[in-house]
Amino acid sequence: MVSLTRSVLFCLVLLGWTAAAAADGIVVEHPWSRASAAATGAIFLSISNSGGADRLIGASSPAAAEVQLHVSEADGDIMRMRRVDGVDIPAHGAVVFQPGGYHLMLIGLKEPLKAGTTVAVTLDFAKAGKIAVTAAVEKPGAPHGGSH
Ligand SMILES: [Cu+2]
Repeated sequence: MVSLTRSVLFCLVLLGWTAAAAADGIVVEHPWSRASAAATGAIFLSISNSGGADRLIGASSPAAAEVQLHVSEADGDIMRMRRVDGVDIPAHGAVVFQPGGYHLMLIGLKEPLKAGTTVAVTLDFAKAGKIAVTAAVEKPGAPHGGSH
């Protein structure tokens, strides 16, 4: 049990150093993307909020011409994605951006996303303002729930 507790603590410390960014009660964790040879890519992450209600209203990245907020939804048997104006982050709540759901869509990538590299992205919240994170690019086979 001691070693398990230790490794969990170690992971939390590691996450804290490498993958979490916070402002005004908003914490962004585990930003990641998938290697892609296309001119588009998707970023996934978790947003938790220990403060009042907020709203993600946009994002930008030096790696892409544009970053849009998208959601993937099932339309019968087909997964489709659509652009949304913003994503509400409830007070004392959390929203997970994951394959098959919300994601940040990188459009007009300047270079293909390669596994083992990182992508910088800045999230823009209505109240918390801008929060910069670095997404780790994982292998193309990483779990994916929708098509682009
Ligand atoms: Cu998309």
